[in-house]
Amino acid sequence: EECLGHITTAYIASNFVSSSTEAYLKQLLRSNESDYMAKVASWADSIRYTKWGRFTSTFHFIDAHDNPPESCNVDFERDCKETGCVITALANYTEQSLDPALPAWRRAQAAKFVIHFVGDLHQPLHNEDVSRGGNGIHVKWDGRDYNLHHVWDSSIAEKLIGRGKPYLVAEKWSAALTEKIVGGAYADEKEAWLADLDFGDFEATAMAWSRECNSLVCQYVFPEGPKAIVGQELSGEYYEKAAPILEKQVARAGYRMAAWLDRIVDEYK
Ligand code: DCM
Ligand code: DCM
Ligand code: ZN
Repeated sequence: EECLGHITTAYIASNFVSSSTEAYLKQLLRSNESDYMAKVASWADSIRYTKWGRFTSTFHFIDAHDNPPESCNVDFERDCKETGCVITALANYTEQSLDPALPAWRRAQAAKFVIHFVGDLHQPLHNEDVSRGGNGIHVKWDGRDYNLHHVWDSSIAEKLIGRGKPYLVAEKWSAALTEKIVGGAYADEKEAWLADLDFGDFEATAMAWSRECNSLVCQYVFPEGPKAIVGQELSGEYYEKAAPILEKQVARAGYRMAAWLDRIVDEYK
């Protein structure tokens, strides 16, 4: 299921937002359920191919024109398209979510975009140009043909947590990751995850998260370069190295999403 990562980051965020953020967002998103964020997390993907939503299609990624595996880097001027990228999208929709002149439905839409784009910003191949973020790279997974982008969007997570109803599986995964953040493997590093969060400069914050994520492209996505991975079976050794990285990115995205939404709501009130 393509939306598993997004749903999971939103469930994690809902475990860390303040009670006033929760109350504000539940009202804005018109939901009193525990999945009030999870169920809007993939909305941005559902509108990007529609006529009215087409203007958002380049908002989901930034095409870093770097050279993995020798060098990984992101340059805003070089890499953000004229039509926008995930950096400008996160900044613009954060601004909109803070704009008291906008009607509630527009602030709700902006919040849905923020929730989605924080997630996209944490997927390594959404911070890489090579073959349209890996979409043009054919690989094998359990003997079948997939593209590399799909492997990082879906296959790795599905193998890690198992198949099932997306919301149930995501909720379970989010609970495990929340525990790791609170008192497990991530407890000591979670504070550092917020070190680059600067609510005075939205684009600088997004760029810092993008650079961190892009560096994973050289280390874990193309450890031997884009050509070497073509046709390779990735569900074995490659998966073993990639899965903990993907899991940490999902945890970071959820934890940062909560902190970002807290800042938005604090400032808006
Ligand atoms: N997707 C979709 N509808 C959803 C969730 C996901 O169509 N509710 C698809 C759109 C993209 C892919 O999943 O092709 C992943 O998109 P992204 O990585 O930008 O989130
Ligand atoms: N994508 C990306 N980088 C690109 C183009 C697309 O990261 N240069 C992402 C957006 C979707 C997925 O790949 O998650 C599939 O995109 P599309 O349906 O536009 O091929
Ligand atoms: Zn997206």
